Amino acid sequence: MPETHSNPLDDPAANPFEVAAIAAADIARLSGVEHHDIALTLGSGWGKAADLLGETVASIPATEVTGFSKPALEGHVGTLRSIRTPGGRHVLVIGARTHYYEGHGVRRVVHSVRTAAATGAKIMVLTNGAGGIQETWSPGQPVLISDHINLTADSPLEGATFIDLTDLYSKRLRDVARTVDASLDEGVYTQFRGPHYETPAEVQMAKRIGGDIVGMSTALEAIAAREAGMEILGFSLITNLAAGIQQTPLSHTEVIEAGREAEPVISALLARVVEAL
Ligand code: 8IG
Repeated sequence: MPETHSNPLDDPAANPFEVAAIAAADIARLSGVEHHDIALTLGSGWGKAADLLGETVASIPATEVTGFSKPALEGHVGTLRSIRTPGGRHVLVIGARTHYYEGHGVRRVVHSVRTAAATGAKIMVLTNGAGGIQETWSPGQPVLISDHINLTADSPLEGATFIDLTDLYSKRLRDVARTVDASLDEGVYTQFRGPHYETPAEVQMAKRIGGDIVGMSTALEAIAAREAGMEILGFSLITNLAAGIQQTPLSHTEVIEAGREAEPVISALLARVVEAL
């Protein structure tokens, strides 16, 4: 669908699952890969993993895929890659995340996850860069997501759709990840709306209600992935300690820098984990 067209998801009458099915057909047509086994959303710091997973079969500008297209003014939305692993599995790598704080609504936020499910993927690997609440963690450290607290006051589910979220971040998959790196710690991901970082008081609130990680992306995507029947593995790269936990102000530049420094190590880890899934 050309970029100049409006996004079909913005039509309230559209069925988001039908739009995702059309997007999956676009991916099959443009990649020549009919079915994907695993999907991976690469957040900040995780980008290099794609190169290590296997042979890139196709690299598709997200603007070529239905529902990912945006009005021209908003700039690029990234790339979708179809990769064939040495083990012969097909991995869809999504380098095109839409954040809730962009204000396009939750349908746009979870479209990539629904599309991944429509391509056949049974496992959704969600990665992000995030703030750490646990004082024992350091910037550059990857941690597994064990559960989440959704503080966006929103849901990707529409209507009376009741979905069980027990074991949302699969214990089985976390155990697989720990066969690759037994030292991986885990924590509860707390999604704030953003795009501002938290106040120190909000970080203390998140800590008291059981949060270990603060971020702006993954919880809503995980809910949609579970609704679509996928098994979920979540990874946060701790790029900074959360506001008030670290003594210095948070800087987006430093966050990006921490991600860049950690990238080779965590990307290699992620590629090995995917091979083990
Ligand atoms: I990178 O400290 C990154 N993303 N909410 N808080 C929130 N999101 C983040 C943070 C953080 N660091």
